[in-house]
This record gives sequence, C-alpha cells and structure tokens, in this order.
Amino acid sequence: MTKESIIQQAFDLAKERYAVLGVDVNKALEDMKKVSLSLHCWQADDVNGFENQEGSLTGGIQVTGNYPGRARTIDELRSDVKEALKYIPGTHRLNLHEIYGDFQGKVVDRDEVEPVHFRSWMEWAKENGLKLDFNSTSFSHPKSGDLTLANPDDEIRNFWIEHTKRCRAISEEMGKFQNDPCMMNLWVHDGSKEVPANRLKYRALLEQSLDEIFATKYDNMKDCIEAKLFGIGLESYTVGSYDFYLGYGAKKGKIVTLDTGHFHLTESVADKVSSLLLFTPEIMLHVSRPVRWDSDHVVILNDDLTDLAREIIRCNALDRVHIGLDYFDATINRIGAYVVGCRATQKAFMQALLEPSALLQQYEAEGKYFERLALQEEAKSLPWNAVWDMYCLQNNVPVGESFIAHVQQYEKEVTGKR
Ligand code: RNT
Ligand code: ZN
Repeated sequence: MTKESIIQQAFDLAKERYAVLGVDVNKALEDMKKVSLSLHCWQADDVNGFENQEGSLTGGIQVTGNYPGRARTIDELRSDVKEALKYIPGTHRLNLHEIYGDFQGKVVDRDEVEPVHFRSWMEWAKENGLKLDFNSTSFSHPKSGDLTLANPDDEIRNFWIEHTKRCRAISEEMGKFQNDPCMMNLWVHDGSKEVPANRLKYRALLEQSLDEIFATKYDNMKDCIEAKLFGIGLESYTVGSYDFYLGYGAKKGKIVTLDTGHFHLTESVADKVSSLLLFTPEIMLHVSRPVRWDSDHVVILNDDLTDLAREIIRCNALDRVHIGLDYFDATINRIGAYVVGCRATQKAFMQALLEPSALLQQYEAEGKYFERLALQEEAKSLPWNAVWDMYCLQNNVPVGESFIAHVQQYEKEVTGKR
C-alpha cells in the first residue's frame, strides 16, 4: 500500500466515525482553508531586525539560546520563511516589525521610516503569494527606556508618536498594495520595575498618544492594541495593561490583541474571545506559550491552545479573528520552531472544526450535563489526526513527522553553514 492510500483509508474511516456524531469532515477540511496564520518574522533572527545600528534586545522581552543559523540578512530571512512555509499547509501571511525594513545599508531612525523601506517586502510577498501584517517597534532603541508613548518627556513621547503614525501609513500602503487589510499591531513595553507613585498619569498619557496616533483614518489597515501583564525588568506596573486596552478598544472601536503569554497562568484566554467579540470589532491573536512567565516558548498542542481554537470555532468567528504567532526560541533549529508552532496551531483548529458541537449544544440546552461531559471527553480521542493528515496531503506538504528530515536537510545545506 502506498502512503497516500493509507492516509486515504484512515480518512475514510474517520469520516464514517464523525458522521455518526453529525460532523461533516469535508466541511471541516473546507473551513480549515480559512485558518490563515500570520507568521512572525522575528522567530527567524531572534528579534534582531535589520536596522543598521548596534544594540541589544530591550523593552521587557528576551530571547534565550544561541543555536547556530539565525537569519542575518533580509535574503536569509526570506529564504527561511519560504522554507518553513513548505511544511505548513494552507495560505498564510507574514508579520513584519518596523526594524525589518529594507534600509539598504542606511541608518533610518524610527521617526524617519517610510513605505519605500517596505517596497521590496511588498513585492517579495506578492511573488510568494503572501499577505503582510505590520508592527511598530518601540524596543531596542536608545530612546526606548522604560517609557515610550507614555513618557512625560514631550520630546521622547513625540518621537514615538511620530514613529507609530509612520507605521500606520506603511501598513496602509501594504494593505492597498495587497488589496487586503494589513493588520497593524501596536505593543509598547511601557512600565516600571517598582511600584509607581502615580499610575494614572502614564495611562492618561498613553490614551492621549493613542488618540493622536489614530486621528488619521485609513481604509486598508486595521489597528490592533496589545496588552501585557508585565515585562522583564518592568514587573510592578504595565501602562498598557489588559484593562487599559480592553477599555480603549471597546470605547474607540479598536482591535485588542490577545497574546496568550500575557496573562496570569491560570487565566483562560479562551474565555475572553466571546466577550471581545461582543464589544470590539475583531480579535488579533498572538499565539504563544508561557512557561512560568511570558517566555515565548514554541507553541505546542496543549489544552490552552485547543480551548482557544474551540472557542473561536464555537463562536463561528474565523472571519473576525486574525491568528498571529509570537514566540522566539533560539535554542533549537529556528525553521523547525516555526513549523512545530504553526502546525500545532492548525491542529488545534482542525480539532475544533471537528467538534460534535451540535450534539453538545443540544445536551446543554436539555440540561443533560453528564452527557455533555461524557461526549466532550470522548471527542478528545476521535480520529481528528486522520483528517489533519488528509489536509496536509491535499496541500502537498509532508504528512506527520516526515517534515523533520526536510528541516534537517535545509540545516545541512543552508542554516548550518551560516
Ligand atoms: C511582547 C509582545 C510583542 C512582541 C513582538 C516582538 O511581549 O508580545 O508582541 O513579542 O512584537
Ligand atoms: Zn505578542
């Protein structure tokens, strides 16, 4: 038997099994196509970027590890992303940070950046069937300090306001060019290591800065604001907390970014989805994996992730939720890290799309709580993986663990030689 026919047989059996529970696997396969991921460019190079300035990663985030092979140039990064995409079924996007501009060897400060610095990215993305998303970059800069958009110093605050306005203009150009809105994420690390004497002051400043930044209306980009619990070295106070951005987003109609590493470890991010959908326009996700803290480990298929995907599918909200990834692991092969995290995210959605939700909801409506619990448990071990394998096969990407050898090969030929 060929590998293809084994996958086909397993799929046919799974199809029958799911049909008993009223689940249409072909519809799930169709819907999987809508699960488009926004790959974070910064996994390929440990959040370094291509600004022609020496400096280290600051702003409350940290990458650990020194595995060889990090992308050092735009060309290397593009090659690595293309390689990773060979092992991730479906059509996806690339999420760029401002520091990844094509600056052509020049020093372009953050308040000078222009759409032209992203022209080559737009063209490259088009050639490769990718859409772009964007992020302003407040970290790793001499003016980053502990406070950027919430800085009481007018000069520093205005510098970052100018930077963020320019990033919106770049996002608008990207959106226009690709004929699809560019999601622009705004995350600033502003906070303090020790307890501030005036919490309100900085939040009021951040609100003012955001109002000024968002004053220009654009049609081809969407603003997302990312909250966080704390940054490294900024543990006692985060200006842009979840309450802050949820309030701002609900009041001003902005999209709140949920980074799954930015909450207390026992807090359910999945539970937030249905509330956000009622009060904010859409949702941006940064799928990540905290281990004890916001540590940005490679995403794996765990309960947090499957809960999150299930909530999105139960809310029928795939078209209102944007799935970005956000982790940085420099201890293992970086392309492998992309593939593992992306595939885990897709598997979570595959499982969610195969949930026997009609029957579960019927049990619930009838007050049959034992039945609901029992079916939820049984659903965990239904043969979803046979459907996932079929999805990979249909998309011409390696099925199961066979991508490992491909990543090893690329390491031997390319990243290992850097
Ligand atoms: C930091 C935020 C933010 C960054 C990226 C690089 O805690 O999650 O999204 O990880 O912008
Ligand atoms: Zn994030």
